[in-house]
Amino acid sequence: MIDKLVIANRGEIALRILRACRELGIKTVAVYSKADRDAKYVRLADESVCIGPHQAKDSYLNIPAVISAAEVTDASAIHPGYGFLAENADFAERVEESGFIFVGPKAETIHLMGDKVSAIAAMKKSGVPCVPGSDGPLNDDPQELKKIAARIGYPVIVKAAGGGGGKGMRVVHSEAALSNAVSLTKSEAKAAFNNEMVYMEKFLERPRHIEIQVLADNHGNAVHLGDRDCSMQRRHQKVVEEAPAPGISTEVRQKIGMRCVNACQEIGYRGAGTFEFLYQDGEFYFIEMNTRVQVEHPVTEQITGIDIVKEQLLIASGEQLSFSQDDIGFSGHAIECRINAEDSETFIPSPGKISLYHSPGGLGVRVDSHVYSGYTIPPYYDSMIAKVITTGKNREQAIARMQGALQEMIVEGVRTNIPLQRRIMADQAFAQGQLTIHYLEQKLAQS
Ligand code: MV4
Repeated sequence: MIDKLVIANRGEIALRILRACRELGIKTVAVYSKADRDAKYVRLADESVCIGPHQAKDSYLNIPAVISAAEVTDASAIHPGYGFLAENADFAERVEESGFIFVGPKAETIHLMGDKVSAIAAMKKSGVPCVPGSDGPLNDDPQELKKIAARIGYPVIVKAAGGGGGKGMRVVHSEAALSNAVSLTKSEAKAAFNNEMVYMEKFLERPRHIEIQVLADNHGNAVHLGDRDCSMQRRHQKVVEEAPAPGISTEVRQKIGMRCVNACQEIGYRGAGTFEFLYQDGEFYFIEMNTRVQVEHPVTEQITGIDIVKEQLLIASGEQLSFSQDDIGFSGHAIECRINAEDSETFIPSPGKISLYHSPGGLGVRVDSHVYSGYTIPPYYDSMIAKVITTGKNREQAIARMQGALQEMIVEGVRTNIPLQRRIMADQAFAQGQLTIHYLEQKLAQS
């Protein structure tokens, strides 16, 4: 068993990892930048190490500093959380080379999934449904490109292999625009990711974003924990997530879930992971795999009763999964609202001192947050300050509880998106469910 863990992250996820460690009897080391020296999780950790100045590149992204913190504290493992170094294959490799356990998949798996062309090829080979596409990288031959696009059918989307999360993509509506679009995307990809490889897919015009959570151990066991709907987003930033995805039958969930489980076994996946799909007209299309714990993992925890972060730590310690697919039940419905310190209308970040903070509570209300009255939100990192998660016997009850929780929540001294979240929870179309990835931006454009 891991006896001491370095938490290579900050904010609510650092606190979330710390809580899982406490339950497992694992000692904790918080690493922090100078801007986070007063953070709650830094005080709660058994030990803490300052790893650099406020700039993330010199602290939370500083690989030698993070590894040194593990060395000086004699820790045995490093948990990267999400963001920062979580999907950096080079980091995972250097952690293991230095003799520490990386809480996550093998470096080669992170590398495989980081390259979207190789990720899609691996998924297709394992029987996971993918978007009709180029089945590999594009070359420069205009005739060849036209042939591929004609086979797929317009509109098509050109994506950077090194991209993901919305960076480096371009929609093409006609043959006339094709070769220019490919060249442009290539040069942008070269500049942004130092990798000019691009590929082509059918552009799905009104999909939902549905993802499947998996857990896999180092002994060939894998399970899925069902799906989440993350379609409520703005500029590739998720705003609301929920589990299960509305309108997906148990049979369909088990079918796509088992495809993901099989893929995990085929590629030798280890740890927690997420298969991201676009869902349109009753079909799932794989787009990317995330090899980390995700912000929205709590909604899955709430409906399965499985502590995903604890399972990550047990898997990293070399244990076998203590349950099989048949042991996993799905009960009720959970919704997560991300609370950001930003203006509810302009989305401009609003760092600064929280003069008053009251978190909501009551039956079926969970708040994952590291903030408190008097806490100063530093301006250097992302603006998420809390996640409010409500659970009910059904979706209506989860929404009703979220409405109550958002009424009850008080954050003063900084602007927050709580007013926007209240509007979403009162939205008639949201109450119906099954909205596309475009819904929120369209709603915002109307007001
Ligand atoms: C797509 C797509 C439509 N068709 N691929 C955006 C982020 C990256 N993860 C993939 N993305 C998309 N890929 C095909 N073939 C539409 C998007 C997309 C999107 C996907 C998920 C969540 C939000 C999104 C917002 C805009 C576009």
